[in-house]
Amino acid sequence: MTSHPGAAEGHPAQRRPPSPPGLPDADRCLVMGVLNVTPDSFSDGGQWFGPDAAIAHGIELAAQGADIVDVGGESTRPGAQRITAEEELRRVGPVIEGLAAAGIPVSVDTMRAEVVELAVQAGARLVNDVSGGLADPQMPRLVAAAGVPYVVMHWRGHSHDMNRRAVYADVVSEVCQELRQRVDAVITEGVDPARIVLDPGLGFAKLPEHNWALLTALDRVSRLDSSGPAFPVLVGASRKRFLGRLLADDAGTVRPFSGCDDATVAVTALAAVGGAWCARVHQVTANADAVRVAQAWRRAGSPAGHRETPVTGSASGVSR
Ligand code: PMM
Repeated sequence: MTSHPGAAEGHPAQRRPPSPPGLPDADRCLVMGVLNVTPDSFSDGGQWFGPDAAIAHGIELAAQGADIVDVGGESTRPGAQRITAEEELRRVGPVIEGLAAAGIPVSVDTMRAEVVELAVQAGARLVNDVSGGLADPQMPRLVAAAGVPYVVMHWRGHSHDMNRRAVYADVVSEVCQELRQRVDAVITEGVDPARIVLDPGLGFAKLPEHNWALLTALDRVSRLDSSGPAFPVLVGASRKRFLGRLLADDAGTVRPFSGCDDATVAVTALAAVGGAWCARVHQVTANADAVRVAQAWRRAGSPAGHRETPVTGSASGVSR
């Protein structure tokens, strides 16, 4: 695999790869607010279905601290059936346009090249492809031509039967190996390595134990299990079922999505400390706080921490 200009060297706990060109950058993990314009998404389906409600919610997410708003028109919840490209475009097009016009950095969550083509024209700055280019063979070439950053997520197949693919002997090694194949493939199709973001694909053909193993190995995912350069890593744990399972009650009843936001915040903080570049979340406010806690934590723990700008907040300039 080739090295790339944005790559971070050094220990992952100290250096985080910079954002790909054209995206917000910060000395902390970024926050991506989820905006599912679907009637049936994983945890927020139907809530923002319709352009006006969706645009208003996207603006609200940005005001709450989202660095990027991720607009998706197709549900990827386990068992979901696919919709047509026309329907997907009808859902996301006006929303991307409205948010981009408001100056908000927007990503498009899609597996289809034809959706990307119009989404980029409408102002999307990042392509979030949960299939890592596997669902639509035209995707990598189109992303390369558009020159936009590209999230390559680990994926083993469409949602209707992904659970039966959750079989691993060593999940971290296999995810890194399969991601490396995708990275090499998309680079061959012309995608600039400096524009690639990796994602371990939590919940996509993964059992809870697989998700936890990957979350504790973000540095390995970032470097694709090699001593090579690090790629930025996006983590999407928000409201996923493995959190509901963790928080099941004594009778074993899985906690519903709506009760998993605090656990999501905890994962965001830990993932940010572990070097994640961005956390994809439904509830932005508390996660935006969590990434700032993680930023302070990393600064304090880094060898140069004492030289970095302290985090201050009090009017007197004296912080506790
Ligand atoms: N998860 C979902 C949708 N899109 N994109 C990326 N990059 N990573 C993810 O983990 C991810 C994603 C499914 O969750 P949702 O239905 O709550 O949006």
